[in-house]
Amino acid sequence: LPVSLIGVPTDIGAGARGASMGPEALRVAGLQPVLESHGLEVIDRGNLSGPANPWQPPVNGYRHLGEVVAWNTALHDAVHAELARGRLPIVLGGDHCLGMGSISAVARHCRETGKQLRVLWLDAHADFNTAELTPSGNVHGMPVACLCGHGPAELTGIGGHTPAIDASVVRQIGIRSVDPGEKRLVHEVGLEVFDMRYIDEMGMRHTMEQALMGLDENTHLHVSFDVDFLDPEIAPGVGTTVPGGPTYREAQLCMEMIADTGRLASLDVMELNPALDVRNRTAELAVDLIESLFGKSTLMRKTSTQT
Ligand code: DIR
Ligand code: MN
Ligand code: MN
Ligand code: MN
Repeated sequence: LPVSLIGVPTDIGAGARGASMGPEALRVAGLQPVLESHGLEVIDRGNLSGPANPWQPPVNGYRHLGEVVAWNTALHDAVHAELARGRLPIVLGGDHCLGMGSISAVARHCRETGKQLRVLWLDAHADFNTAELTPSGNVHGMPVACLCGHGPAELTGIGGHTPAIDASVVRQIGIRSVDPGEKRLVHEVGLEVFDMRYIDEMGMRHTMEQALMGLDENTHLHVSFDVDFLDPEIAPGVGTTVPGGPTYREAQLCMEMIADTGRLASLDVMELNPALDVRNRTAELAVDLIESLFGKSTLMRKTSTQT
């Protein structure tokens, strides 16, 4: 599929400022030429615009709810338009509250085209908080819950259908930080979470085999990649580092096994924070991993290990 890059320069849902600079850092790290070197047709649509970050305390459990709605509505429309043109949108975040706009559009597109949806959520965090459960009020800790219908109507209804997705389409990978109330809700909803203990015990290969099980020709595979998924030793440029994440090799295998399915149809790259990075190395690492996600492999391979 031809690729469209959509920059979303905001940190409206985050607890640290700076993810608003993520789109430009990914461009500086060479995302477009790297994708083109693999024969992909790539258009950079530039950046969406939206409200500034007023840096206010939470109101009724949410920080910046109105601004979060505005950014996500704009992103929903942009992502849906790219999918309708038969293109593969790559959302350059921006903080992870933008997963709502992106995935609500993907889910809408799947309803319209009769596709089966699978969402891989690569993250240190479950992002399953609600206004009642959140310790911070930061909406980047809530997008999966909102997509599954747990949240305010302004957010759960962005794609025109509530809930946007059923929890059963989500597979979370790399999780190692879940707040106490959030943990209860994740359990109650039956969210399928491959946490770091699972990866430690079973290995990344088995984890990805499980997470990718059941895909077929009719599946739209969406990857929502929160850069804090990665171990902070290799990826310091994020707002909320959590130790003990996937290594470089584990992350590469994760991306390569997704590529092998041939089903990737949309991607989010979220939470990259250049203000906290070291000479753009986290952006460069993200681009390196995205290259694997789009099929870079060391050698020519025969049919590989999946589904
Ligand atoms: C924490 C941090 N669970 C919160 N969340 C995220 O504030 O809800 N950090 N997503 O990236
Ligand atoms: Mn996240
Ligand atoms: Mn559509
Ligand atoms: Mn995270």
